[in-house]
Amino acid sequence: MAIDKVDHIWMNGKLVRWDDAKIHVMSHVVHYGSGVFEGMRAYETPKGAAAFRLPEHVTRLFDSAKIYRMEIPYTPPQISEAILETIRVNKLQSCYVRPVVYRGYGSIGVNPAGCPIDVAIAAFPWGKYLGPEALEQGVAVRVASWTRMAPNTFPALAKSAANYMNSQLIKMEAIADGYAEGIALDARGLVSEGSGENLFLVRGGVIYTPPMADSVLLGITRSSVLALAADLGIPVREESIPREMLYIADEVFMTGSAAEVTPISSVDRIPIGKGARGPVTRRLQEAFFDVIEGRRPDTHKWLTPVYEGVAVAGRAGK
Ligand code: PPE
Repeated sequence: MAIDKVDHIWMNGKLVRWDDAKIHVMSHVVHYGSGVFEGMRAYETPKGAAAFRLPEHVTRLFDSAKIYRMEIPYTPPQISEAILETIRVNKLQSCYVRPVVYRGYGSIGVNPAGCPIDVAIAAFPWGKYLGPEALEQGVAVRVASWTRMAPNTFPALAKSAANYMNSQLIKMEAIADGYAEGIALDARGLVSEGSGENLFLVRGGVIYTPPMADSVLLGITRSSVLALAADLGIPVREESIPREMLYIADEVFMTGSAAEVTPISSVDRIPIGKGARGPVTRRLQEAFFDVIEGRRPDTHKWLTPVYEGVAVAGRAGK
């Protein structure tokens, strides 16, 4: 997807022009994939733009960095404020935010000692991840021929750049074969997740999603959907899912900051349920969008106002 560029990117504490936000080709991250990142959204609400689950995304960024022994030279509150500042300086309302922490330019060789830990934050408009129709119509997916990272290889709980080489194999294969997305199995052959989404299925009124140990990223949208399901009184089971459960499920859907809550209409060309968005997916989607767009009270305290107390008018419609 083309990037809808904006004015400024936050880099190591300074706001630099979008076109000048560059790194050296000898930076460690370019050669060895040594970066961790976040992806989150802000939404336009009747009370102004609000960042969705900002503290949780910042916490996961620090957790990812900790797993890779990267010391972020800022505190979590400083990163949170930098995220809000990046949205504000670009006068954005509804947008996607991409904070990245990476090993920069300083030395060569696998050992990263001698390379700085650099931090950058970009905020920009990003529409519907799997296409404009996806949220209502659902998307066709395949089970990937590629397996998700095995335990104790690449840590799945870290949102690291390197993990997305695996995601790219899954995604490119799916697109090449005419699907919107691929669902990867874990090293044991159990359902794991999409290239950039967590996976849920519904059968007999019960929601199922793979647990933490099945090579998934602990998605923040995933946790939001689990909370909303509890609010709605829909039973949820976090348990391992065999591949064939996908085909006989009443409903399957995916979640992610970019993908939001996206129904799946077919898996390997086998229609799921009626081959369209199911009622449970629809209820969860409605609950999700009602909260993030400020139509129902933010009982979980998921929204952080972006412009509160700041005398800058947001750019309309973005
Ligand atoms: N699993 C993977 C592998 C993943 O990349 C994401 C997010 C999720 C689950 C869902 O996590 P969360 O966003 O916290 O609900 N994928 C991000 C990047 C997508 C991209 O193409 O880039 C995202 O949705 O921002």
